[in-house]
Amino acid sequence: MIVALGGGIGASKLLLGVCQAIDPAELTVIVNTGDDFVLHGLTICPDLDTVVYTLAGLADQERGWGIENDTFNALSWLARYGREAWFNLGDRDLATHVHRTALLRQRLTLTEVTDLIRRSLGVRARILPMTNEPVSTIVLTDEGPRPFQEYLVRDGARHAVRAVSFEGVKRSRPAPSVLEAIEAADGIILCPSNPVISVGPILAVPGIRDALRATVAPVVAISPVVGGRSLKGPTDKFLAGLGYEVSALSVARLYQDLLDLFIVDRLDVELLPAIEALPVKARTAETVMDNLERKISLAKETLSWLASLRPE
Ligand code: FO1
Repeated sequence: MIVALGGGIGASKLLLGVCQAIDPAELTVIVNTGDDFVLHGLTICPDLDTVVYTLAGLADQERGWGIENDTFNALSWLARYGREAWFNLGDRDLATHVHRTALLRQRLTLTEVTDLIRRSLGVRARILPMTNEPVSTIVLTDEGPRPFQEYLVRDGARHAVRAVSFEGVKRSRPAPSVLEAIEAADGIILCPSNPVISVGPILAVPGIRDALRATVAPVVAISPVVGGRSLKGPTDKFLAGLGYEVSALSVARLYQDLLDLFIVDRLDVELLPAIEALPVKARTAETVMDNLERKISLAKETLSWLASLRPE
């Protein structure tokens, strides 16, 4: 059993590779829900959907989110009614949010709803939200606090980041099966996702960080920062905004207490001595996953590191 933690595009790319390298039924993914929000009365869970659509082979590869070849007729009609149209909900994607919201109203938990959605779309890996309680990532910008999607999509991430908080996280509990999956895992992967706003909220759910520290399973993380830049998304803005240098070394520091191994890109080979001095064992790999072959090869390399680190 392999457990992966993450959210969004970076995680999905690696997970697609993992599902080619092992039987997907042996994979459990614990996904960030801090990006979730309600729009037009619908509960939208972007990271859960990105992971599910990607593993179902339905994701729009170019954008990284939403469904391939989706249309946006409902969105333009919503705009005619004067409703907010800054968040690009495709017609098929909208059906997911309608379905999820209806099931949540029938008092199913987000765990149950996510399981129904992934099964309907033919995803064999188990996909777990980090928690069933509402948690909202709030970005404190130089213009004031902004819910995450407003900061990122509506305002185009143009405001400087000063701090980040996860509203509701202290009262939240890990969703059912999350701690059990970590405890029973043979290996754990922290995906190359934003350490502050994708993996950060998961680690902030009371009990999850401690479970990762306590598990005998080896924990490997892959840096989402390559050569001092994030490949996709605003990881660099968040690291810099919180006062960290934008480098794989900063990511290693954020995960230091959890890790058995940290994988950085070959471009960052000169950072190895500083990471090992933390002390965190570190290795290099080709981490840029711009085609399926590279996703599979990084997944296989990560899995073989996990196997070599497994206690006897
Ligand atoms: N990201 C954007 O930058 N613009 C969008 O209009 C947008 C729409 C969208 C719709 C559904 C969905 O599941 C995700 C969507 N995303 C969009 C991506 C998402 O906001 C972020 O990439 C994640 O929250 C970050 O992990």
